[in-house]
Amino acid sequence: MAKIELKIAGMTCGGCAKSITSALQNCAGVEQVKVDHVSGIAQIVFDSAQTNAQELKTVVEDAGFDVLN
Ligand SMILES: [Cu+2]
Repeated sequence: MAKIELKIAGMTCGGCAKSITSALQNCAGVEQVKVDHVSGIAQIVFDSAQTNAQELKTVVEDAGFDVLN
């Protein structure tokens, strides 16, 4: 299992964190998601055989947010 921490820009409330969380949870291979809108940090545990960091960043960007790392 791999772990990544994404720095996300554009989250203003818990609703933003929630929509990012569900977008990531719908992604195959994602095991665990924790998103904090105050720090802008998303912690994701995923199966590297099924997905990768680039794909997860794209999911966040498709949800309408910017990934800074
Ligand atoms: Cu919001």
